[in-house]
Amino acid sequence: MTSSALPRLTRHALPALDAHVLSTSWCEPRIGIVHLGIGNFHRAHQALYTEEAMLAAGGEWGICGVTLQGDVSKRDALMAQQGLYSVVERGPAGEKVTLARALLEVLAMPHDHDALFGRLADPQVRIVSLTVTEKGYCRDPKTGEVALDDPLVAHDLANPHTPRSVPGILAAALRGRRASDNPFTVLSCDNLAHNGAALRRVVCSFARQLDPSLADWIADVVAFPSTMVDRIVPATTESERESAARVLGYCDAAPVPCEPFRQWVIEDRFPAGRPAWDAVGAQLVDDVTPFELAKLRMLNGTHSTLAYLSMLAGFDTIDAAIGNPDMRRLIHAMMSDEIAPTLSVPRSFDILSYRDALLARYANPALKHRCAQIAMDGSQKIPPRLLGTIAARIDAGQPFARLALAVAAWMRFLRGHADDGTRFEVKDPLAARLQTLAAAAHDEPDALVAALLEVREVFPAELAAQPRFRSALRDALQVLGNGARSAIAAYAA
Ligand code: CS2
Repeated sequence: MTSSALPRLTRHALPALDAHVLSTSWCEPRIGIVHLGIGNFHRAHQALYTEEAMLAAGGEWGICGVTLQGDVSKRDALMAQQGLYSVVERGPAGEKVTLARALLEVLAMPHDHDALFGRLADPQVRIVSLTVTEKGYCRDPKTGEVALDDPLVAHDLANPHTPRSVPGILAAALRGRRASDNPFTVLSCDNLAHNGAALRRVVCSFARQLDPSLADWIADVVAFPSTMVDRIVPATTESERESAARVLGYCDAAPVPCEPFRQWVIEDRFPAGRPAWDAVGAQLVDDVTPFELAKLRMLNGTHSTLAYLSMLAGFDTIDAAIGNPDMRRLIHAMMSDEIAPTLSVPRSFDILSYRDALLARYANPALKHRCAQIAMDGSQKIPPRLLGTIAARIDAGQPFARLALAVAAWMRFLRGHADDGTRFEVKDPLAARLQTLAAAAHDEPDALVAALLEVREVFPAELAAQPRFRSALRDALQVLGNGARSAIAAYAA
């Protein structure tokens, strides 16, 4: 039977599905969190931690999820299920399907503007959290302030009461909360270094354009704790819909796949309160920086490396890529010799075990995490994931050939085809410009490096001017010219 022939999953089905919930002693909470960017990651990570925290310690922390791209089909699919969906956890030991219940409402901007601002004005809402990806921050990479030339930002400055950008929405909502001096805490959960501070800067600089006193109030009163979030959560495919149908006997149009592993480290600054996330495995700390950098550089840095090399070499998924012995040696050496030495982590954090755990997670054969998904938005991902590490290696006078290979692979990836000629789409907010530059270089390493290093949104001037960086990129491109598979073998050694 196809899943669509089954009855639709809704909360009315819960009494029959006791075996698939975390605990049967669930009381529907009121909404206490608005989450911007209701993608798969949030639904397999924070939403589950929050449900568990309510089961462990109570609290009114139901979630209102918001899609910012006008994706009404996502809203409608989830609302037809009253926010209920299954999390399909897949590991080497098998598959586990759990129904997640903390999501109570889904809104789609800009359609649901009034409903969203109603929620954001509700004093019961004490946290606004975000997974909007790097580009959602509308950040000027040179200054760290809001990008005034971003079309969404320009729209919001001209129409501050109907904002569309993340800084515009947060500033408008905080303007409302200022009247009652009752701010919510803003919790960035994206893969950016110092994500809380980065978001605070963007929101304050946006507010300053409209009303300096609002910017001062936000800077003084609103907490923006930083966090490190971790769980590998691929895009949904038909296979999860089939799993949910088989296990539950209901049609779930919006299940989420994920790995068994999860981690969450959070700076404990929540003046308006928070769920008891610490009671269910999240680490609440004073300073998240060492964890954040370790994760960005070790995990996300090697994820992007695997993605670009694989797009050229023709490995479709991360487990297929890391199953190649040369690739595994390359990634192992990159983490051990080039990335780990740039990190200073607490004594209790064993970085080499962390490396080994990452390699094991990448090898998870059940997850089928597609390299093309990770390869998206390279212009936004390369700086926090790879360039900071390279700058640290240059400062320390240490080699960084494998890190340079990763950046060079991204440069070649911009040509839009694999080594065997298979074409793929380059999805990136700067795709048109980057692809024009890459095409004009005609596969000439010197020309490609010269053209792309001028893109200031990606490469800071100081790094771009480093002769060691330029020559490492040229060398790597030369070797990649003989095919990514032989480059992988050469750099693995
Ligand atoms: C990945 C991340 O898609 C990507 O770019 O590197 O989403 C990664 O899976 C998560 O950060 C893991 O926590």
